[in-house]
Formats: sequence, C-alpha cells, structure tokens
Amino acid sequence: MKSLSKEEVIRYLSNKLKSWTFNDTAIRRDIEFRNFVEAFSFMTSIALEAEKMDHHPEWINSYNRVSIALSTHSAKGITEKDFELAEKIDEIYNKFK
Ligand code: H2B
Repeated sequence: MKSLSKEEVIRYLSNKLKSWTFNDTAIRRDIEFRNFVEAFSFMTSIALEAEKMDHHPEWINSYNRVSIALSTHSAKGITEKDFELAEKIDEIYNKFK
C-alpha cells in the first residue's frame, strides 16, 4: 500500500479525524478514561478490530490513559489503512464517552 504525503495526511486529519495529530512518523491520539477497566476494555475492543483488519496500533496504557500511534510499518509511513483504523477507534471511543 502506498504511503501518503504529509499534505495528504494533514488534509485528511483536518477533514475527518479532528482528534488526531500527525508528527511525521505516525498519527496520534491520547485518550483519558474514568478508570483502568474502561481503558483496558476500550483497548480490547480495538484489539479485536485490529486483528480483523490485520493492522495493529502502537500504544501505551498507563492506568486510565491510552496513547495511540498509527502508521503502516510495511509502507514506512501513513496509509489509508491507518485512517480506517483511526475511524474505527473513534467509533469505539464514542461508546465509552
Ligand atoms: N500493522 C501495522 N500498523 N503496520 C503493518 O505494516 C502491519 C500491521 N503489517 N499488522 C501486518 C500486521 C503484517 O505484519 C502481517 C504479516 O500481515
């Protein structure tokens, strides 16, 4: 899959993924939950989706916080797959709010 230009990524985020940032190597979103159980069940839901898509996040969990970074390792950049997974993540997060 072809990796996207910086401009393409910035344009997509500002149109459709407004809670995400971009820093050249990944698109990122940091989320805070009420507690660890909520954070971890959010991660579990994402893990199942990620496995279905065969596209996996890099993430850090500390108690009620989850920091997510998405990129496509095989393309050494950002691809449509990252946008697709980011949209799934936003959808899943909306159920936890
Ligand atoms: N996830 C991400 N984020 N990038 C990849 O390039 C990738 C992946 N490749 N998940 C997949 C798995 C690949 O390693 C397997 C063999 O399909």
